[in-house]
Amino acid sequence: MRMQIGARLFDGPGPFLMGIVNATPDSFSDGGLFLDADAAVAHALRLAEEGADLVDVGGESTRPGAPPVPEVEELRRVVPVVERLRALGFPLPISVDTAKAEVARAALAAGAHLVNDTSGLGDPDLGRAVAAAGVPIVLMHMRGTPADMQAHAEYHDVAQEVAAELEDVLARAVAAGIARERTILDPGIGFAKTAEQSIELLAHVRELRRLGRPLLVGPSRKSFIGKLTGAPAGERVPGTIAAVTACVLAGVEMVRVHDVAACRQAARVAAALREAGAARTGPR
Ligand code: HH2
Repeated sequence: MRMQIGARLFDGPGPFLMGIVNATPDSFSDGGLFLDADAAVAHALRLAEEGADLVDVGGESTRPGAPPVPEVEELRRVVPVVERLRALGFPLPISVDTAKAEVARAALAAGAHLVNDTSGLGDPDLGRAVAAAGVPIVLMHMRGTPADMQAHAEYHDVAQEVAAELEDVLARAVAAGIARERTILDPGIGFAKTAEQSIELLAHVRELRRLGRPLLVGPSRKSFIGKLTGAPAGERVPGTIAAVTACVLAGVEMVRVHDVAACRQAARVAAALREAGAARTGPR
């Protein structure tokens, strides 16, 4: 990938690590830990030290069945974190994880550099806000809303259908005035997908490369790992590492993770294996 995000040029195959800062009371694996702005800021600084390439600040849980958060509450959770990080001279680009145009506008005005939209432009005004700001956007695949998305988890070929639906989202983003070159696509692991469909999608994530855009994948601590292993959300680092490794070997440029230090090490080894594999050409 080659994309300017804030002061940083993201250049090359990566993998780049997006560290997660959930300023929420109810996120599925770390809800309530970083709701307070000071705690969220301290966590972002820790993720930077652990080797994150950028951080993603969110104020609304998107776990299955999560109720929507009113805009004023989401603003209250997110904007002070972005403001404080910028005031501190935080060294990494800051992403804002929101599906709401007004939250995106306020976070960008406070100094965020990227919008991470889990709704795939569910709010058409979000497209206009991002186009006007000229910042990059992550367009993630989902059907419905977090409250009802699991009722839409029906696919014949999950990778092909997600690719086709992401193509539509990308076309809508471009129609809203967002430059194609400023988009990153995400298959939305666990969003309107059963555990089995998430595994199938991860196994075939390479097929999304035909869309011609950098890919971001967020397998971190998700319930497909719990379904496979029985591990609770706080104990899914080993499973996360396996999924991150698979993503890197498939050529995914960016992964969104909670456990940055562990995933940094895994991603580095996986990238070295990928490069060593690619270096051997011709038959043996
Ligand atoms: N997953 C979550 C939230 N935002 N954004 C992108 N682009 N891709 C993802 O897979 C993704 C995302 C869910 O994880 P988390 O933020 O830890 O949980 P919660 O939504 O409960 O806050």
